[in-house]
Amino acid sequence: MSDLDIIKLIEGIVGKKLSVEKGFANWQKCSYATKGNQVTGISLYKIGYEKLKDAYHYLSMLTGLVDLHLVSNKISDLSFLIGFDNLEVLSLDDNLISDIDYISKLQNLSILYLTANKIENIDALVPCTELKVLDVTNNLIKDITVIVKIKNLSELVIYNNPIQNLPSEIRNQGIKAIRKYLIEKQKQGEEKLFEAKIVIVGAGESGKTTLIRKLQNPNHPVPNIEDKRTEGIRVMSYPFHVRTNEDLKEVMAHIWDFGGQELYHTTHQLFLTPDTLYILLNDNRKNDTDFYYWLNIVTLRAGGKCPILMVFNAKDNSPRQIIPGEEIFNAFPNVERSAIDVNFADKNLIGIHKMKDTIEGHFGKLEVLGKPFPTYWVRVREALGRLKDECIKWDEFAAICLQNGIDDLSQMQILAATLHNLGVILYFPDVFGLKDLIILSSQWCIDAIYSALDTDAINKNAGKFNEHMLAEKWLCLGLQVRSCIYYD
Ligand SMILES: Nc1nc2c(ncn2[C@@H]2O[C@H](COP(=O)(O)OP(=O)(O)OP(=O)(O)O)[C@@H](O)[C@H]2O)c(=O)[nH]1
Ligand SMILES: [Mg+2]
Repeated sequence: MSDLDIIKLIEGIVGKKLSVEKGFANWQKCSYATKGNQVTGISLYKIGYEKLKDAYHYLSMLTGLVDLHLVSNKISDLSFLIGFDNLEVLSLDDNLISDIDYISKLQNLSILYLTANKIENIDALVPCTELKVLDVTNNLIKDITVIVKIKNLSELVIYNNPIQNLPSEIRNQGIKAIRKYLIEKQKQGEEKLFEAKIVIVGAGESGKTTLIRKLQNPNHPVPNIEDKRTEGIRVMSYPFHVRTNEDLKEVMAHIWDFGGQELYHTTHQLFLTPDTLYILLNDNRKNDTDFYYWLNIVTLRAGGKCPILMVFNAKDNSPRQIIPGEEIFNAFPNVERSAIDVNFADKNLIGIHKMKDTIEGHFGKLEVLGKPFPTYWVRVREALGRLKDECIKWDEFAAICLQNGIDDLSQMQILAATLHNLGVILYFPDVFGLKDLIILSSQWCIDAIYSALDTDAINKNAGKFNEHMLAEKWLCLGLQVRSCIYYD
């Protein structure tokens, strides 16, 4: 039987004609491609599993087949791949596959698409030494260390997988950086960093600073005229107790208390980082927190993965008037469904303790907490912690990295970005004038930035300032002027 006879039989099963394509079959329709008299590529798109099962037999008779696409067919069992040893391109997107062991036999495979399946483990791909392109977007893969062994892989797409052993900065850097990171981690071993960042946002005087005071001391008196409005941002580090594998562990929370006045909003955006727990506060009396503004800006700047916890402050026992609906949870799936209701002035502290437990619980669940990093990274973090400087030049940071065994520029940059996200340092590689600095005291930097917003001369000048005006303000604050950008 010729290949074209076989195609006719397959068309009989599918119930329609397959289109003929040049070069490769088109994965988005039922189609095939030929070279001479041989069928070299075929795509059976959305034909349903029952028809596909009948077609397998005929597919296996196409001896020149190198290009096979079976997208959206509810396939779970790949045993039909026995005998397809010549395949070079295989797409099995949008099926129900969890076990890919049968793919390990396809040693000529060069391009493999497995998006939108239920795959947890890709170890079976090690024997596919010819594999160059792998797309496993939208699966359940936790560990991709195996890619170190797939030497020829030059393109890897891994969006939307619960990968645990890879910082998000590395994930976006492409296969070279990912492979290097994984190799280094194997070489050095791994250690954990038990610290992360919490950012508290919401309208002015909604109770953000009070919330922090109550976390530190449940007996902190409220209302409290001593609690002044927060200028800019206050950063403090505070130990939390979180549950890890049933043990109670002390971890460090770097808490960022954002001043709620609108004047600060634009600058606040600089400090919205990924891998962070966000707490969004509303005062039930005023209901002036702009939920959509904060949810949008956090998602935009920090990505859609950070948990956001809503806290409703029942000032003077005011009941909650805003009930977040499905439209919020659908648009922002990272918003926790169960919000916290609390009255900070309540003499009975049960509510405060409950709030503290809930916040610690969510903090403890941050993926980045306790995530293993290469040991050398942890050594660098410790070395930075011993420095007394407010900020150091990039070259000094690079020297510390070198002393601790990191000799690769991209690893240094990724480490700096990771420490920035954890709230340990500030590093702005894209901001003119700042890219050569590693800021060790966030508060020092924040005070310098926000002081520009609180200067009479600058306010009178409609927010415009020049180097001279800023330098004057900074000198009053005892800040050393290194460089600043001139606006006019
Ligand atoms: N009566 C009462 N007063 C409260 C409550 N929560 C906070 N306050 C008071 O309200 C005032 C403002 O609270 P803060 O915690 O400073 O508000 P904030 O959100 O940090 O304000 P900004 O820093 O300006 O953004 C303070 O005087 C608090 O003591 C409450 O539940 N009841
Ligand atoms: Mg405050």
